[in-house]
This record gives sequence, structure tokens and C-alpha cells, in this order.
Amino acid sequence: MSSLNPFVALPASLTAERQDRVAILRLNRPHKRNALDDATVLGIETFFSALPDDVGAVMLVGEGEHFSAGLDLSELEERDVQQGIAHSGLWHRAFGRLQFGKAPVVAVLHGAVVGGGLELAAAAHVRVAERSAYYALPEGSRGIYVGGGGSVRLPRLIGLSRMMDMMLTGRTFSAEEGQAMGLTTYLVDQDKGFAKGFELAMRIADNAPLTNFAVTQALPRIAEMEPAAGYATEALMAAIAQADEGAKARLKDFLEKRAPKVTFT
Ligand code: 1HE
Repeated sequence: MSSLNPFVALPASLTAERQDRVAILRLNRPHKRNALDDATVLGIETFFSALPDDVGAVMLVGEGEHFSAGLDLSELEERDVQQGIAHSGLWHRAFGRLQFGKAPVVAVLHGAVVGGGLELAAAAHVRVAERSAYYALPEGSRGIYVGGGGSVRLPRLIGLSRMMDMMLTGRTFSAEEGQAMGLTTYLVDQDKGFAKGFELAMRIADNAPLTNFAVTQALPRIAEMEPAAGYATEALMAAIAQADEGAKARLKDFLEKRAPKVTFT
């Protein structure tokens, strides 16, 4: 392990380290169940803004028994409308940096993944759940509303009706239910999440950078386009990716039998 970037100062609630080409960002406020205060959200923005070029993937994990208890409710002071908009904007900026940053992000979820913690997880590109994970949007019962991009990202992940159900009834979904509804794409036993997440992050870091760019930056935008614009953008992205020297070398490796075949395990 080596220090990620000595020039970036992170708040005490976040720690960053590096293993190979994978950067690991850890929510490290377990005594507050990794509740997200302003300093932590700003730190997330700083971390993803300053990611070194040679980092190929990021892992996002939570220290302690829970991934994150969401918004730090003790900071919910009296805000006027203008301040409320600015606060939500801070979250949007930080999670946008994560989603549209330099490297794909694998989130490993366990314990409570609730409110803003679920919004944070939803901004990642791949989600791995341990069996202890559970998901809720308790904003309804707190008299507030999601503010970290949940209205945009969560209906696309789990469907509008499920999100409405979660917010109106305070319903909690289990790790198995989250997996079945597409909130996560890997479900592993307790304490196996880090190893699975790291294995996936290493594989992602090995991809051609242009392909990772296409998947994380172009694909979600193309998916939102009207089909004719989507096909045209896809054609451009495909042509750019395949013209890359790295892609040509990978194809040559396969055709000359040096690259692994697709396997099913
Ligand atoms: C907190 C927070 C928090 C814990 N803000 N301090 N989120 C919620 O409504 C979830 C609120 N939290 C909980 O329901 C529970 O804490 C948990 C289920 C996550 C964990 O339970 P447990 O029994 O392991 O821990 P605990 O005893 O409840 O909490 C330990 C400490 O963390 C305690 O502080 P202490 O000083 O008494 O030790 C708690 O007060 C503190 N803590 N969660 C502040 N969230 C951009 S808008 C997003 C809107 C939202 O995210 S709303 C959802 C808020």
C-alpha cells in the first residue's frame, strides 16, 4: 500500500490508499456510522477531482459495521431555501465528480446503505453487496427529501415505483432484494466484499482507458438520448475506441492467440 496523493488533504472522515492501479477511498467515520457531513462530501469531491492519471479504478468502501447512514442529521440546521439548494448542489457536484471522473468506481456495500449513503452508492459504476447490506430512504420519516442525486439515479436503477414505495413507506430492502432488483450486480458473503471488489477493480483497471471512458461517460448519456442520436453517438464512440493503438494491439494479441478467451466459470 502506498499513499495515494500526498498533495490532497482529505478530512479525517476519509482515508485513501493505493494498491497497484486501484485507489481505495474509505468512509472512515464508523462511530457516526459513516454519516456524511459537509466535510466528508467536500472531501469526496476533492478526492475525485485530484485522482492521479495512472489510477485505473477506484474502490469505495465503508469502515465499521455500516457503509453509510446517509446525511449527517446533526448538521441539519435551519437552512433557508437558497442554502438548501446550495447544500444539495454540493452533493450533486461531489457525486458527479465520482460518476464522471477519471476512473470507474466499484462500491462495496454492507450494513446500512441508507438515505444519502444509498445516493452515494448509486453514483458508482459497479456495486458489490455483502449479505449484511440493507437499503432504505428514511427521508420521508425525517420530513426531508433526497438531495444527492437520488431522484435522478435511483429510479433508473430500481424503478420509480420502488423508490416511491421506499420513500413513502420507509420500507427497507435486504441485500438479496437489492440484488434481485438490480441495485447491486454482485452479492457475496460477509467480509468477502473487499476481495470481490478489488478483483473487479483490477480487471477494470486492465481495460483500455478509452473503453472505460466510453462505458462510464458515453454510455449513460447515449442511453438517455433519443434513438437516432444514440446510434450516431455510438457509431462515433465505437470508431474512436477501435482506432486507438491500444485497442489494435489487444485485437492482434487475440488473433495471434496471446489473449485469453471468454470463459464461463
Ligand atoms: C448519526 C446518523 C446520521 C447515526 N446523522 N448521526 N439517515 C438516517 O435517517 C439514518 C439514521 N441512522 C440510523 O438509523 C442508525 O444509526 C443506523 C441504522 C444507521 C445504525 O444503527 P446503530 O444502532 O448501529 O448506530 P446508532 O446507535 O444509531 O448510531 C451511532 C452513532 O451514530 C449515534 O451517535 P452517538 O453520538 O449517540 O454515539 C448516532 O446519533 C450517530 N448517527 N446515523 C448523524 N445519519 C442529501 S440529502 C440525504 C438525506 C438523508 O440521507 S436522510 C437519511 C438520514
